[in-house]
Amino acid sequence: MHSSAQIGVTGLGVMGRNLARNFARHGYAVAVHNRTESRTRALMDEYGGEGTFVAAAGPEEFVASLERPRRLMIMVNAGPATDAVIDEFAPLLEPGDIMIDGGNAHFADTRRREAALRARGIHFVGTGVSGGEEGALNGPSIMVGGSTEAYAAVGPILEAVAARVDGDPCCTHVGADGAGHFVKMAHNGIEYADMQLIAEAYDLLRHAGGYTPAEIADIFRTWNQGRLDSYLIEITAEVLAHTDADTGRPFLDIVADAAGQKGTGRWTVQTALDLGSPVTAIAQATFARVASAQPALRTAYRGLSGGIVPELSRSEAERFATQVEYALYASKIIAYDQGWKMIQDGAAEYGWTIDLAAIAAIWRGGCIIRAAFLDRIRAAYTAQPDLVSLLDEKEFLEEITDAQVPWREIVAGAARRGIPAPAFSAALAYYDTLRAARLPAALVQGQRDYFGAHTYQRTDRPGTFHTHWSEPGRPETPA
Ligand code: NBP
Repeated sequence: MHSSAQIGVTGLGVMGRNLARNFARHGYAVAVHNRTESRTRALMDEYGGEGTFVAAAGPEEFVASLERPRRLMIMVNAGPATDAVIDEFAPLLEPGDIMIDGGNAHFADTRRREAALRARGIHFVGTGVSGGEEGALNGPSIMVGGSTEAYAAVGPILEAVAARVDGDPCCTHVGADGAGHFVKMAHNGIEYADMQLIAEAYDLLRHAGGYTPAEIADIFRTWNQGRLDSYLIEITAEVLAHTDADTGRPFLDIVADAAGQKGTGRWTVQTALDLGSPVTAIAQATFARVASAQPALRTAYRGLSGGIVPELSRSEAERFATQVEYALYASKIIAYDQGWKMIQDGAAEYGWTIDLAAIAAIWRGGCIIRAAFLDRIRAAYTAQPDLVSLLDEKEFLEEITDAQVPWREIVAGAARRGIPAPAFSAALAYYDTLRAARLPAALVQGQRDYFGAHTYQRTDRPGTFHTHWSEPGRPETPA
Protein backbone atom coordinates (compact mmCIF):
# COMPACT_ATOMS: atom_id res chain seq x y z
CA MET A 1 0.00 0.00 0.00
CA HIS A 2 1.15 3.56 -0.73
CA SER A 3 1.90 5.28 2.61
CA SER A 4 0.16 8.51 1.83
CA ALA A 5 -1.96 9.50 4.81
CA GLN A 6 -0.61 12.38 6.88
CA ILE A 7 -2.61 11.40 9.93
CA GLY A 8 -4.72 8.44 10.97
CA VAL A 9 -7.70 8.24 13.29
CA THR A 10 -8.66 4.96 14.96
CA GLY A 11 -11.96 4.94 16.83
CA LEU A 12 -14.66 6.44 14.67
CA GLY A 13 -17.31 7.09 17.31
CA VAL A 14 -18.89 10.50 17.78
CA MET A 15 -15.58 12.32 18.32
CA GLY A 16 -13.26 10.31 16.08
CA ARG A 17 -15.54 10.48 13.05
CA ASN A 18 -15.91 14.22 13.33
CA LEU A 19 -12.22 14.84 13.92
CA ALA A 20 -11.33 12.69 10.90
CA ARG A 21 -13.73 14.76 8.79
CA ASN A 22 -12.23 17.95 10.20
CA PHE A 23 -8.71 16.81 9.15
CA ALA A 24 -9.97 15.88 5.68
CA ARG A 25 -11.81 19.18 5.25
CA HIS A 26 -8.51 20.93 5.96
CA GLY A 27 -6.85 19.11 3.10
CA TYR A 28 -5.08 16.36 5.00
CA ALA A 29 -5.15 12.80 3.72
CA VAL A 30 -6.65 10.86 6.65
CA ALA A 31 -6.44 7.15 7.29
CA VAL A 32 -9.51 5.91 9.13
CA HIS A 33 -9.98 2.72 11.13
CA ASN A 34 -12.45 1.36 13.64
CA ARG A 35 -12.61 -1.91 15.60
CA THR A 36 -16.04 -2.57 14.14
CA GLU A 37 -15.52 -2.11 10.44
CA SER A 38 -19.09 -1.10 9.66
CA ARG A 39 -18.39 2.32 11.23
CA THR A 40 -15.49 2.86 8.83
CA ARG A 41 -17.71 1.96 5.88
CA ALA A 42 -20.47 4.25 7.16
CA LEU A 43 -18.00 7.15 7.36
CA MET A 44 -16.80 6.50 3.81
CA ASP A 45 -20.35 6.15 2.47
CA GLU A 46 -21.66 9.32 4.11
CA TYR A 47 -18.66 11.63 4.11
CA GLY A 48 -16.03 10.03 1.86
CA GLY A 49 -16.50 12.86 -0.63
CA GLU A 50 -15.46 15.56 1.85
CA GLY A 51 -11.73 14.96 1.33
CA THR A 52 -9.04 12.32 1.02
CA PHE A 53 -9.79 9.36 3.26
CA VAL A 54 -7.90 6.08 3.28
CA ALA A 55 -10.18 3.43 4.76
CA ALA A 56 -8.34 0.59 6.51
CA ALA A 57 -9.97 -2.70 7.39
CA GLY A 58 -7.37 -3.80 9.94
CA PRO A 59 -4.57 -2.39 12.13
CA GLU A 60 -1.75 -3.49 9.79
CA GLU A 61 -3.39 -1.88 6.79
CA PHE A 62 -4.07 1.27 8.82
CA VAL A 63 -0.46 1.61 9.99
CA ALA A 64 0.88 0.85 6.52
CA SER A 65 -1.17 3.67 5.05
CA LEU A 66 0.52 6.36 7.20
CA GLU A 67 3.48 8.43 6.02
CA ARG A 68 6.55 8.45 8.32
CA PRO A 69 6.89 9.44 11.07
CA ARG A 70 3.43 7.97 11.55
CA ARG A 71 0.86 10.14 13.26
CA LEU A 72 -1.85 7.97 14.68
CA MET A 73 -4.70 9.45 16.69
CA ILE A 74 -6.67 7.26 19.10
CA MET A 75 -10.28 8.34 19.75
CA VAL A 76 -11.70 5.54 21.87
CA ASN A 77 -13.13 5.42 25.37
CA ALA A 78 -10.68 6.33 28.11
CA GLY A 79 -9.40 3.53 30.33
CA PRO A 80 -8.98 -0.12 29.34
CA ALA A 81 -10.08 0.54 25.72
CA THR A 82 -7.21 3.01 25.27
CA ASP A 83 -4.71 0.53 26.72
CA ALA A 84 -6.09 -2.20 24.45
CA VAL A 85 -5.65 -0.01 21.38
CA ILE A 86 -2.13 1.04 22.42
CA ASP A 87 -1.18 -2.62 22.96
CA GLU A 88 -2.56 -3.49 19.56
CA PHE A 89 -0.82 -0.72 17.64
CA ALA A 90 2.49 -0.21 19.46
CA PRO A 91 4.09 -3.41 18.06
CA LEU A 92 3.27 -2.20 14.54
CA LEU A 93 5.02 1.16 15.00
CA GLU A 94 8.68 2.18 14.67
CA PRO A 95 10.85 4.49 16.77
CA GLY A 96 9.96 8.10 16.03
CA ASP A 97 6.30 7.35 15.32
CA ILE A 98 3.70 9.32 17.26
CA MET A 99 0.55 8.12 18.99
CA ILE A 100 -1.90 10.84 19.94
CA ASP A 101 -4.54 9.97 22.53
CA GLY A 102 -7.41 12.41 22.04
CA GLY A 103 -9.73 10.71 24.53
CA ASN A 104 -10.52 11.97 28.01
CA ALA A 105 -7.75 9.99 29.69
CA HIS A 106 -6.76 10.50 33.30
CA PHE A 107 -3.45 12.39 33.25
CA ALA A 108 -1.83 9.76 35.50
CA ASP A 109 -2.63 7.10 32.88
CA THR A 110 -1.12 9.37 30.23
CA ARG A 111 2.06 9.76 32.27
CA ARG A 112 2.30 5.97 32.60
CA ARG A 113 1.64 5.36 28.90
CA GLU A 114 4.04 8.07 27.79
CA ALA A 115 6.87 6.64 29.89
CA ALA A 116 6.24 3.08 28.64
CA LEU A 117 6.14 4.11 24.98
CA ARG A 118 9.09 6.49 25.32
CA ALA A 119 11.14 3.49 26.46
CA ARG A 120 10.28 1.93 23.08
CA GLY A 121 11.15 5.09 21.15
CA ILE A 122 7.51 5.94 20.40
CA HIS A 123 6.15 9.41 21.17
CA PHE A 124 2.91 9.46 23.12
CA VAL A 125 0.96 12.69 22.91
CA GLY A 126 -1.85 12.85 25.49
CA THR A 127 -4.19 15.45 24.10
CA GLY A 128 -7.26 17.04 25.61
CA VAL A 129 -9.94 17.78 23.03
CA SER A 130 -12.82 19.98 24.12
CA GLY A 131 -15.93 21.09 22.33
CA GLY A 132 -17.91 17.89 22.02
CA GLU A 133 -19.27 16.61 18.75
CA GLU A 134 -19.69 20.00 17.13
CA GLY A 135 -16.23 21.19 18.19
CA ALA A 136 -14.55 18.06 16.85
CA LEU A 137 -16.02 18.76 13.43
CA ASN A 138 -15.74 22.52 13.22
CA GLY A 139 -12.83 23.36 15.48
CA PRO A 140 -12.20 22.17 19.03
CA SER A 141 -9.91 23.57 21.70
CA ILE A 142 -6.88 21.28 21.83
CA MET A 143 -4.56 20.84 24.82
CA VAL A 144 -1.47 18.92 23.78
CA GLY A 145 0.91 17.08 26.11
CA GLY A 146 4.15 15.28 25.32
CA SER A 147 7.62 16.12 24.09
CA THR A 148 8.58 19.24 22.16
CA GLU A 149 9.83 17.01 19.37
CA ALA A 150 6.45 15.29 19.07
CA TYR A 151 4.65 18.64 19.08
CA ALA A 152 6.81 19.80 16.20
CA ALA A 153 5.47 16.86 14.19
CA VAL A 154 1.77 17.00 15.16
CA GLY A 155 1.26 20.61 16.30
CA PRO A 156 0.81 22.15 12.85
CA ILE A 157 -1.92 19.63 11.90
CA LEU A 158 -3.73 20.01 15.23
CA GLU A 159 -3.46 23.80 15.06
CA ALA A 160 -4.93 23.74 11.55
CA VAL A 161 -8.12 21.96 12.68
CA ALA A 162 -8.54 23.79 16.01
CA ALA A 163 -11.00 26.63 16.61
CA ARG A 164 -9.64 30.11 15.90
CA VAL A 165 -10.08 33.33 17.84
CA ASP A 166 -8.68 36.57 16.41
CA GLY A 167 -6.75 34.41 13.95
CA ASP A 168 -5.00 32.42 16.69
CA PRO A 169 -5.52 28.65 16.88
CA CYS A 170 -7.08 27.33 20.09
CA CYS A 171 -4.35 24.72 20.37
CA THR A 172 -1.14 24.78 22.34
CA HIS A 173 1.65 22.56 23.61
CA VAL A 174 0.79 22.59 27.30
CA GLY A 175 3.76 20.62 28.63
CA ALA A 176 5.37 17.20 28.94
CA ASP A 177 3.65 13.81 29.35
CA GLY A 178 0.27 14.24 31.14
CA ALA A 179 0.11 18.06 31.08
CA GLY A 180 -2.45 18.22 28.24
CA HIS A 181 -4.85 15.81 29.91
CA PHE A 182 -4.33 17.48 33.29
CA VAL A 183 -5.33 20.84 31.85
CA LYS A 184 -8.30 19.24 30.05
CA MET A 185 -9.39 17.81 33.41
CA ALA A 186 -9.09 21.26 35.02
CA HIS A 187 -11.11 22.71 32.13
CA ASN A 188 -13.89 20.23 32.84
CA GLY A 189 -13.74 20.99 36.57
CA ILE A 190 -14.14 24.70 35.82
CA GLU A 191 -16.96 23.80 33.42
CA TYR A 192 -18.77 21.95 36.25
CA ALA A 193 -18.46 25.04 38.47
CA ASP A 194 -19.61 27.43 35.76
CA MET A 195 -22.65 25.26 34.94
CA GLN A 196 -23.62 24.90 38.60
CA LEU A 197 -23.27 28.65 39.24
CA ILE A 198 -25.54 29.37 36.27
CA ALA A 199 -27.99 26.73 37.51
CA GLU A 200 -28.05 28.33 40.97
CA ALA A 201 -28.67 31.74 39.41
CA TYR A 202 -31.64 30.27 37.52
CA ASP A 203 -33.00 28.62 40.68
CA LEU A 204 -32.82 31.87 42.62
CA LEU A 205 -34.42 33.88 39.82
CA ARG A 206 -37.24 31.37 39.57
CA HIS A 207 -37.95 30.54 43.20
CA ALA A 208 -36.99 33.78 44.91
CA GLY A 209 -37.42 36.25 42.04
CA GLY A 210 -40.67 34.70 40.83
CA TYR A 211 -39.64 34.70 37.17
CA THR A 212 -40.80 32.06 34.67
CA PRO A 213 -38.25 30.02 32.67
CA ALA A 214 -39.05 32.07 29.56
CA GLU A 215 -38.47 35.33 31.46
CA ILE A 216 -35.22 33.96 32.87
CA ALA A 217 -34.15 33.08 29.31
CA ASP A 218 -34.56 36.78 28.48
CA ILE A 219 -32.56 37.80 31.56
CA PHE A 220 -29.74 35.45 30.50
CA ARG A 221 -29.84 36.82 26.96
CA THR A 222 -29.37 40.31 28.39
CA TRP A 223 -26.51 39.11 30.59
CA ASN A 224 -24.96 37.51 27.53
CA GLN A 225 -24.54 40.99 26.08
CA GLY A 226 -22.33 42.01 28.99
CA ARG A 227 -19.41 40.68 31.01
CA LEU A 228 -21.01 37.22 31.36
CA ASP A 229 -20.96 36.77 27.56
CA SER A 230 -20.25 33.05 27.10
CA TYR A 231 -21.32 29.89 25.32
CA LEU A 232 -22.75 28.43 28.53
CA ILE A 233 -24.97 31.48 29.20
CA GLU A 234 -26.07 31.43 25.55
CA ILE A 235 -27.14 27.76 25.59
CA THR A 236 -28.72 28.19 29.01
CA ALA A 237 -31.08 30.79 27.53
CA GLU A 238 -31.94 28.36 24.73
CA VAL A 239 -32.67 25.52 27.17
CA LEU A 240 -34.79 27.81 29.37
CA ALA A 241 -36.81 29.11 26.43
CA HIS A 242 -37.54 25.64 25.07
CA THR A 243 -41.08 24.27 25.43
CA ASP A 244 -41.74 20.53 25.57
CA ALA A 245 -43.68 19.55 22.45
CA ASP A 246 -45.65 16.76 24.19
CA THR A 247 -46.91 18.65 27.20
CA GLY A 248 -46.59 22.31 26.27
CA ARG A 249 -44.72 22.82 29.54
CA PRO A 250 -41.29 24.41 29.95
CA PHE A 251 -38.74 21.79 28.89
CA LEU A 252 -36.97 22.29 32.22
CA ASP A 253 -40.02 21.06 34.14
CA ILE A 254 -40.18 17.72 32.38
CA VAL A 255 -36.48 16.86 32.73
CA ALA A 256 -35.59 14.62 35.69
CA ASP A 257 -33.50 16.67 38.12
CA ALA A 258 -30.70 14.15 38.73
CA ALA A 259 -27.46 15.27 37.08
CA GLY A 260 -24.88 12.88 35.72
CA GLN A 261 -21.12 13.19 35.92
CA LYS A 262 -18.81 11.26 33.67
CA GLY A 263 -15.66 11.39 35.73
CA THR A 264 -13.59 14.41 34.82
CA GLY A 265 -15.25 16.54 37.52
CA ARG A 266 -14.65 13.78 40.02
CA TRP A 267 -11.02 13.48 38.92
CA THR A 268 -10.56 17.23 39.36
CA VAL A 269 -11.75 17.08 42.95
CA GLN A 270 -9.78 13.93 43.76
CA THR A 271 -6.62 15.38 42.22
CA ALA A 272 -7.16 18.73 43.95
CA LEU A 273 -7.14 16.97 47.32
CA ASP A 274 -3.94 15.14 46.40
CA LEU A 275 -2.33 18.44 45.41
CA GLY A 276 -3.78 20.44 48.32
CA SER A 277 -5.57 22.79 45.89
CA PRO A 278 -8.67 24.37 47.46
CA VAL A 279 -11.05 24.13 44.49
CA THR A 280 -14.13 24.56 46.66
CA ALA A 281 -16.54 25.88 44.01
CA ILE A 282 -15.61 23.04 41.64
CA ALA A 283 -16.00 20.52 44.46
CA GLN A 284 -19.43 21.89 45.45
CA ALA A 285 -20.55 21.77 41.83
CA THR A 286 -19.51 18.13 41.64
CA PHE A 287 -21.16 17.25 44.94
CA ALA A 288 -24.33 19.10 43.87
CA ARG A 289 -24.59 16.70 40.92
CA VAL A 290 -23.88 13.72 43.14
CA ALA A 291 -26.50 14.83 45.71
CA SER A 292 -29.11 15.38 43.00
CA ALA A 293 -28.71 11.73 42.01
CA GLN A 294 -29.51 10.31 45.49
CA PRO A 295 -33.23 9.44 45.29
CA ALA A 296 -33.51 7.72 48.69
CA LEU A 297 -31.76 10.56 50.51
CA ARG A 298 -33.87 13.14 48.71
CA THR A 299 -37.02 11.28 49.71
CA ALA A 300 -35.86 11.21 53.34
CA TYR A 301 -35.23 14.99 53.38
CA ARG A 302 -38.06 16.12 51.07
CA GLY A 303 -40.51 18.51 52.66
CA LEU A 304 -38.45 19.18 55.80
CA SER A 305 -38.73 22.70 57.17
CA GLY A 306 -36.78 25.38 55.35
CA GLY A 307 -36.74 29.13 54.97
CA ILE A 308 -39.30 31.75 54.19
CA VAL A 309 -39.69 33.06 50.66
CA PRO A 310 -41.16 36.57 50.63
CA GLU A 311 -43.03 37.56 47.51
CA LEU A 312 -41.21 40.27 45.59
CA SER A 313 -42.81 43.17 43.75
CA ARG A 314 -41.77 43.61 40.14
CA SER A 315 -39.22 46.30 41.00
CA GLU A 316 -37.86 44.23 43.90
CA ALA A 317 -37.53 41.25 41.55
CA GLU A 318 -35.64 43.38 39.05
CA ARG A 319 -33.27 44.58 41.75
CA PHE A 320 -32.88 40.97 42.90
CA ALA A 321 -31.99 39.87 39.35
CA THR A 322 -29.30 42.54 39.20
CA GLN A 323 -27.86 41.26 42.47
CA VAL A 324 -27.85 37.70 41.11
CA GLU A 325 -25.78 38.88 38.15
CA TYR A 326 -23.19 40.37 40.52
CA ALA A 327 -23.13 37.21 42.62
CA LEU A 328 -22.80 35.00 39.55
CA TYR A 329 -19.98 37.06 38.11
CA ALA A 330 -18.03 37.31 41.39
CA SER A 331 -18.44 33.57 42.02
CA LYS A 332 -17.29 32.86 38.47
CA ILE A 333 -14.09 34.86 38.99
CA ILE A 334 -13.40 32.78 42.11
CA ALA A 335 -14.15 29.44 40.39
CA TYR A 336 -11.79 30.29 37.53
CA ASP A 337 -9.17 31.53 39.96
CA GLN A 338 -9.38 28.16 41.73
CA GLY A 339 -8.97 26.32 38.43
CA TRP A 340 -5.87 28.30 37.47
CA LYS A 341 -4.39 27.80 40.91
CA MET A 342 -4.88 24.07 40.53
CA ILE A 343 -3.07 24.14 37.18
CA GLN A 344 -0.19 25.98 38.88
CA ASP A 345 -0.14 23.36 41.66
CA GLY A 346 -0.18 20.51 39.12
CA ALA A 347 2.64 22.12 37.16
CA ALA A 348 4.74 22.46 40.32
CA GLU A 349 4.06 18.85 41.35
CA TYR A 350 4.77 17.26 37.98
CA GLY A 351 7.50 19.58 36.73
CA TRP A 352 5.54 21.12 33.85
CA THR A 353 6.22 24.63 32.61
CA ILE A 354 2.72 25.81 31.74
CA ASP A 355 2.04 29.16 30.10
CA LEU A 356 -1.09 30.22 32.01
CA ALA A 357 -1.94 32.95 29.49
CA ALA A 358 -1.82 30.40 26.66
CA ILE A 359 -4.34 28.19 28.48
CA ALA A 360 -6.78 31.11 28.72
CA ALA A 361 -6.11 31.91 25.06
CA ILE A 362 -6.97 28.41 23.78
CA TRP A 363 -10.14 28.28 25.88
CA ARG A 364 -11.51 31.42 24.21
CA GLY A 365 -12.86 29.27 21.39
CA GLY A 366 -13.89 25.70 20.62
CA CYS A 367 -14.46 24.53 24.18
CA ILE A 368 -17.48 24.53 26.47
CA ILE A 369 -16.27 27.33 28.76
CA ARG A 370 -15.45 29.67 25.87
CA ALA A 371 -16.22 33.22 26.89
CA ALA A 372 -15.21 36.83 26.43
CA PHE A 373 -14.04 36.66 30.06
CA LEU A 374 -11.15 34.35 29.08
CA ASP A 375 -9.58 37.10 27.02
CA ARG A 376 -9.26 39.13 30.19
CA ILE A 377 -7.68 36.19 32.02
CA ARG A 378 -5.28 35.83 29.10
CA ALA A 379 -4.39 39.52 29.33
CA ALA A 380 -3.89 39.27 33.11
CA TYR A 381 -1.44 36.36 32.82
CA THR A 382 0.29 37.92 29.83
CA ALA A 383 0.98 41.07 31.85
CA GLN A 384 2.05 39.06 34.93
CA PRO A 385 2.94 35.45 34.09
CA ASP A 386 3.47 34.58 37.77
CA LEU A 387 0.16 36.02 38.97
CA VAL A 388 -0.81 34.13 42.14
CA SER A 389 -4.50 35.08 41.93
CA LEU A 390 -6.71 36.89 39.44
CA LEU A 391 -7.55 39.23 42.32
CA ASP A 392 -3.99 40.55 42.11
CA GLU A 393 -5.11 42.13 38.85
CA LYS A 394 -6.63 45.61 39.18
CA GLU A 395 -9.83 45.16 37.17
CA PHE A 396 -10.80 41.78 38.65
CA LEU A 397 -10.14 43.20 42.11
CA GLU A 398 -12.37 46.20 41.40
CA GLU A 399 -15.15 43.93 40.16
CA ILE A 400 -14.98 41.68 43.22
CA THR A 401 -14.98 44.77 45.44
CA ASP A 402 -18.03 46.19 43.64
CA ALA A 403 -19.85 42.88 44.02
CA GLN A 404 -19.49 42.69 47.81
CA VAL A 405 -22.95 43.86 48.85
CA PRO A 406 -25.03 42.02 46.22
CA TRP A 407 -22.91 38.84 46.46
CA ARG A 408 -23.40 38.66 50.23
CA GLU A 409 -27.10 39.60 49.95
CA ILE A 410 -27.66 36.77 47.50
CA VAL A 411 -25.81 34.12 49.51
CA ALA A 412 -27.51 35.23 52.75
CA GLY A 413 -30.86 35.58 50.98
CA ALA A 414 -30.58 32.06 49.55
CA ALA A 415 -29.95 30.69 53.05
CA ARG A 416 -32.87 32.66 54.53
CA ARG A 417 -35.19 31.36 51.83
CA GLY A 418 -33.93 27.77 52.01
CA ILE A 419 -32.78 27.77 48.38
CA PRO A 420 -29.57 25.78 47.93
CA ALA A 421 -26.68 27.80 46.53
CA PRO A 422 -23.67 25.59 47.29
CA ALA A 423 -21.34 26.95 44.61
CA PHE A 424 -22.20 30.63 45.27
CA SER A 425 -21.68 30.01 49.00
CA ALA A 426 -18.43 28.10 48.49
CA ALA A 427 -17.01 30.85 46.27
CA LEU A 428 -17.83 33.55 48.83
CA ALA A 429 -16.50 31.46 51.73
CA TYR A 430 -13.27 30.88 49.76
CA TYR A 431 -12.90 34.62 49.28
CA ASP A 432 -13.54 35.28 52.98
CA THR A 433 -11.19 32.48 54.03
CA LEU A 434 -8.28 33.78 52.01
CA ARG A 435 -8.73 37.43 52.90
CA ALA A 436 -8.93 36.74 56.67
CA ALA A 437 -6.08 37.96 58.85
CA ARG A 438 -6.43 34.96 61.17
CA LEU A 439 -8.19 31.67 60.55
CA PRO A 440 -9.61 29.17 63.04
CA ALA A 441 -7.08 26.76 61.56
CA ALA A 442 -5.11 27.75 64.68
CA LEU A 443 -7.78 26.04 66.80
CA VAL A 444 -7.73 22.98 64.54
CA GLN A 445 -3.97 22.76 65.07
CA GLY A 446 -4.55 22.93 68.84
CA GLN A 447 -7.12 20.13 68.65
CA ARG A 448 -4.79 18.01 66.52
CA ASP A 449 -1.94 18.48 68.95
CA TYR A 450 -4.25 17.62 71.89
CA PHE A 451 -5.54 14.30 70.65
CA GLY A 452 -2.82 13.18 68.29
CA ALA A 453 0.40 15.00 69.26
CA HIS A 454 0.45 16.35 65.72
CA THR A 455 2.58 19.34 66.85
CA TYR A 456 2.22 22.98 65.81
CA GLN A 457 4.24 26.03 64.90
CA ARG A 458 4.12 29.34 66.74
CA THR A 459 3.59 32.80 65.32
CA ASP A 460 6.27 34.36 67.53
CA ARG A 461 9.30 32.09 67.06
CA PRO A 462 10.53 29.39 64.73
CA GLY A 463 10.39 25.68 65.44
CA THR A 464 7.84 22.92 65.94
CA PHE A 465 6.19 22.39 69.33
CA HIS A 466 4.01 20.03 71.30
CA THR A 467 2.02 20.79 74.43
CA HIS A 468 1.78 17.99 76.99
CA TRP A 469 -1.95 18.43 77.49
CA SER A 470 -2.41 15.78 80.20
CA GLU A 471 0.43 16.98 82.43
CA PRO A 472 -0.03 19.57 85.17
CA GLY A 473 0.62 23.07 83.86
CA ARG A 474 0.51 21.72 80.28
CA PRO A 475 4.20 22.32 79.53
CA GLU A 476 5.30 22.98 75.96
CA THR A 477 8.39 21.32 74.50
CA PRO A 478 10.05 21.63 71.11
CA ALA A 479 9.02 18.65 69.00
P1 NBP B 1 -18.10 6.77 21.23
O1 NBP B 1 -18.78 5.93 22.26
O2 NBP B 1 -18.93 7.50 20.25
O3 NBP B 1 -17.07 5.84 20.43
C1 NBP B 1 -16.22 4.97 21.12
C2 NBP B 1 -15.19 4.40 20.16
O4 NBP B 1 -14.28 3.60 20.92
C3 NBP B 1 -15.76 3.51 19.08
O5 NBP B 1 -15.06 3.75 17.90
C4 NBP B 1 -15.45 2.10 19.64
O6 NBP B 1 -15.31 1.14 18.64
C5 NBP B 1 -14.12 2.35 20.27
N1 NBP B 1 -13.68 1.30 21.20
C6 NBP B 1 -14.14 0.96 22.42
BR1 NBP B 1 -15.57 1.74 23.25
N2 NBP B 1 -13.48 -0.03 23.01
C7 NBP B 1 -12.53 -0.36 22.11
C8 NBP B 1 -11.51 -1.34 22.11
N3 NBP B 1 -11.31 -2.13 23.17
N4 NBP B 1 -10.72 -1.42 21.02
C9 NBP B 1 -10.91 -0.62 19.98
N5 NBP B 1 -11.87 0.34 19.92
C10 NBP B 1 -12.66 0.46 20.96
O7 NBP B 1 -17.16 7.73 22.05
P2 NBP B 1 -16.80 9.30 21.80
O8 NBP B 1 -17.89 10.14 22.35
O9 NBP B 1 -16.38 9.50 20.38
O10 NBP B 1 -15.54 9.48 22.75
C11 NBP B 1 -14.24 9.06 22.41
C12 NBP B 1 -13.27 9.68 23.40
O11 NBP B 1 -13.35 11.10 23.31
C13 NBP B 1 -13.57 9.34 24.86
O12 NBP B 1 -12.37 9.19 25.56
C14 NBP B 1 -14.31 10.54 25.34
O13 NBP B 1 -14.20 10.72 26.74
C15 NBP B 1 -13.60 11.65 24.58
N6 NBP B 1 -14.37 12.89 24.44
C16 NBP B 1 -15.69 12.88 24.14
C17 NBP B 1 -16.38 14.08 24.00
C18 NBP B 1 -17.84 14.09 23.66
O14 NBP B 1 -18.43 15.18 23.72
N7 NBP B 1 -18.45 12.99 23.26
C19 NBP B 1 -15.70 15.29 24.16
C20 NBP B 1 -14.34 15.27 24.42
C21 NBP B 1 -13.68 14.06 24.57
P3 NBP B 1 -16.56 0.23 18.17
O15 NBP B 1 -17.28 1.03 17.13
O16 NBP B 1 -15.92 -0.98 17.63
O17 NBP B 1 -17.41 -0.03 19.39
